[in-house]
Amino acid sequence: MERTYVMIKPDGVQRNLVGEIISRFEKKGLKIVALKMLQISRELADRHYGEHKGKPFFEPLVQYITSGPVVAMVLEGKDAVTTVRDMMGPTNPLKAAPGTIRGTFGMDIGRNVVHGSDAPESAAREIALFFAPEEIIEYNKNVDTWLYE
Ligand code: DAT
Ligand code: MG
Repeated sequence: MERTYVMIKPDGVQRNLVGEIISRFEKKGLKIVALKMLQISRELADRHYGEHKGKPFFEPLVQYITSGPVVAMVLEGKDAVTTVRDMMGPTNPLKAAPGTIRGTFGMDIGRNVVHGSDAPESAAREIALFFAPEEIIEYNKNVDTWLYE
């Protein structure tokens, strides 16, 4: 099974979308193996979004992601990285299909509600950035046999 890093951004928390978003992932069949709320520091934001350093939207992006608490989680499941990205929709909410999270709840690329790792390698990097190994719980659920053949 694959793991991915998912984060409900400050706008998602402020707009009371935490339960709704987690519920979508749960109902899909993704397993929550780590979950916490935190306030991202400037330093952590720099590291998380390191690939975007120097781009014109970098400063506003760091301002936004550090502007209030986020809900961070690790989700596990078959093709979890792609599954979450598909459920989120593309970066610009106005380009995202209506049924996706960004397509349903967002209006602006700079307020796009949710983050999900874009590849298994970035997932591993981001999980390690936000969670200590002991914060990630390995466990079985009886429902697994009803989710997977
Ligand atoms: P994603 O979050 O879909 O993985 P990304 O990694 O390319 O997108 O960018 C990270 C975040 O930066 C994105 O969620 C919103 C912001 N962003 C990206 N491109 C942008 C742009 N052209 N203008 C403003 N903000 C942008
Ligand atoms: Mg990205």
